[in-house]
Amino acid sequence: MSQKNLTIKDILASEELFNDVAKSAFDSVDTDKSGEIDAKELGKIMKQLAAETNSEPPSGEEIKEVLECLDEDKSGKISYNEFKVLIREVLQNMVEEEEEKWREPWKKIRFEQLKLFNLNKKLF
Ligand SMILES: [Ca+2]
Repeated sequence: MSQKNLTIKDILASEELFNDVAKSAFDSVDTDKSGEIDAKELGKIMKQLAAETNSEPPSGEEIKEVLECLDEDKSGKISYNEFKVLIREVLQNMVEEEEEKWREPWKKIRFEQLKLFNLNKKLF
């Protein structure tokens, strides 16, 4: 299936698309294909994400915190269903960021209009 023209909102709105995305993300993190994500695998992906976004690499403590926060049944590992909660959150954050980008030029336009309006008042 081609997902090129899909927006993140489309993915969030469709259970099928969301499962596709979540499953492929899970598989790429679960490198030993055990069906669960352990602290080592989680640490690896968190460090990778930090490097991609030019942020500080996570500390061992932070990785432990994320694991504990996602590990609802306290098995010490993240199951696919637990991982899906994280993916949904990440996608939702991405939608919010996308909307933020749209809001900014709009603010600018309104500001320009306001300036124009003031100028007109001065002219007439
Ligand atoms: Ca694993």
